[in-house]
Amino acid sequence: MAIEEIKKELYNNVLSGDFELTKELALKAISEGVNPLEAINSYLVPAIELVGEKFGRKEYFLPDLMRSANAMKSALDIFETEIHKSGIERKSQGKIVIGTVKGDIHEIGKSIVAALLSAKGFDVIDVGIDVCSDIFINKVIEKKADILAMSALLPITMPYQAAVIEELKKRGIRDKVKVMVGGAPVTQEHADKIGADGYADNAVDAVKLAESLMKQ
Ligand code: B12
Repeated sequence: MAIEEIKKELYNNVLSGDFELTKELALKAISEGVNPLEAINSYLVPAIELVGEKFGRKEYFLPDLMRSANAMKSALDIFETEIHKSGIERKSQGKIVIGTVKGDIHEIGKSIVAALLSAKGFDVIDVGIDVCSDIFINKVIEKKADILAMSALLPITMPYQAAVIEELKKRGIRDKVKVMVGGAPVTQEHADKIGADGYADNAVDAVKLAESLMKQ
């Protein structure tokens, strides 16, 4: 299969939600030397965004959304492993605790950000999805993290990013850790309003933001 065909099929199979074929295609893409970040950004992300639009228009239903998300995840796991490998043997740029906030189980964007941060030399502690403030904060303290990164994909879970910042203040450690926020509905305005130190719209900018926060 030619490289262009592999890329097209990756996109098509996330759309149709074929878990096994998408995984196979991702492995083929790697063996053909496709850049993993390009595969994520140019094929997987546009496909899952179209799935989201179709869901919004009621052309796709929850089972379709889940099938596509699983297909995307199967390819993402393979590409993330490659991205991680490219970061091996680099001196740590800083420690980052990252997770998706309580009430929210969207993990794809958070995992892409985590993989890229790790590839760029950050020591990343991924605390997962549906994470409550105690888990975020205890991990920050335990690991002496420089940055806390929180993802939210639902407008109803965005306020929880503020709740965690408030809890950091209550515990008297707000000035000990930089906080960055993101996720599709999150904006710079929201970040400013809740007193976060930064916001980024995508994984590449999230790395730039983390680097600039480390210099402050
Ligand atoms: C895949 C998906 C799911 C999957 C998630 C699977 C998984 N393992 O993650 C499943 C099927 C589980 C799911 C469930 C639900 N979903 Co959903 N889902 C999506 C979908 C299609 C894609 C999300 C995604 O992965 N995007 C791709 C990634 C790469 O983008 P991203 O997450 O935005 O991340 C990028 C940036 O935002 C940024 N970023 C992300 N995090 C962070 C963090 C930091 C610190 C920084 C700096 C940057 C950053 O960098 C990332 C990479 O570039 C979206 C539609 C959409 N377009 O967003 C709907 C969507 C978010 N879901 C939606 C809904 C409604 C739901 C459900 C409530 C459905 C239901 N009825 O049960 C549940 C919610 C469950 C819950 N409690 O969380 C709605 C939300 C609408 C709204 N206004 O509330 C959307 C918008 C779909 C729609 N059009 O209606 N979903």
